[in-house]
Amino acid sequence: MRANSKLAGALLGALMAWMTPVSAVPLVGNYLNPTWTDADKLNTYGDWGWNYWDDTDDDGHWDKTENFADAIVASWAKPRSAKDLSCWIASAANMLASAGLAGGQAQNIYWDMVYNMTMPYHAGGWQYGGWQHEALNWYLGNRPHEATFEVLYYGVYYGTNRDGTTAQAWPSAPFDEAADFLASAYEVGIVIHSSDIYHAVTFQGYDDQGNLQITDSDRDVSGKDLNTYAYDTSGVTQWFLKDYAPGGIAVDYFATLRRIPEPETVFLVLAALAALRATSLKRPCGKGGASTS
Ligand SMILES: [Ca+2]
Ligand SMILES: [Ca+2]
Ligand SMILES: [Ca+2]
Repeated sequence: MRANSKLAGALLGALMAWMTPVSAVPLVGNYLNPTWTDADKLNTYGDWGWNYWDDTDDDGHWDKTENFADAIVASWAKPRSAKDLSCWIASAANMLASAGLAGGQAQNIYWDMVYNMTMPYHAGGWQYGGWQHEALNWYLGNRPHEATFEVLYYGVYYGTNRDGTTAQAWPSAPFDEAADFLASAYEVGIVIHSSDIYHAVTFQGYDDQGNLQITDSDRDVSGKDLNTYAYDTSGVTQWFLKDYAPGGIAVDYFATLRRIPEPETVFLVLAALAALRATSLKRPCGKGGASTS
């Protein structure tokens, strides 16, 4: 079922690319990612925002050989605390798992990246912020996986390109574009940003009543969960979550992960395109079966 749903999405994506629609609403009215996942930060005691560790080398940074937990452990020699800023890692882990990597286990991917991911501009661990595309590119470049994937991201930030990549221009209808990507079997990670929140979450679904669904490494109703919020297209970025936090919050970045279709899928897409073309060619002959032949 999962494979079929993703295949259908890939077909839709190819059709969309061919049709180059200009739509004011998403092409699919209601959608939920059939493989949604929800990696969460360490919150053993419900403390989402902060973690504690035994900084045995006293460098102020959590190293993977150092014990860490959601509360100070009495036996630690040099206990320290820091904000857990690993939301971008969790969102990237969701995207990779939903795309079928690492057996679809988002939490495992999250811990793999927390323990092992370092980059010239990222010292590793959970205490530094980043962008979903950076974690996606690290994982794809450092972990074996089948198939070929494409990572793109859309935003207006200075600094999103610290890994040397370039952001796509922010779309004129960002929600519609992201929704169309999602319904086309892309995985979509977003960043929400207000005066006091700067957070990476994963876009998983939407309906035609102005609601969308995300998975959020800081929130759980009970275990792994989808969180539903109302959105509109107001604000500078034209994508706004009205009830995520008091006063609402803007979406001002999204990253996409796409599996490049395999040859047999391309064949199916071509067959679907041929069928659509055949249908389209009939239309100039007029409605109601009128024929010039
Ligand atoms: Ca914590
Ligand atoms: Ca340390
Ligand atoms: Ca969650």
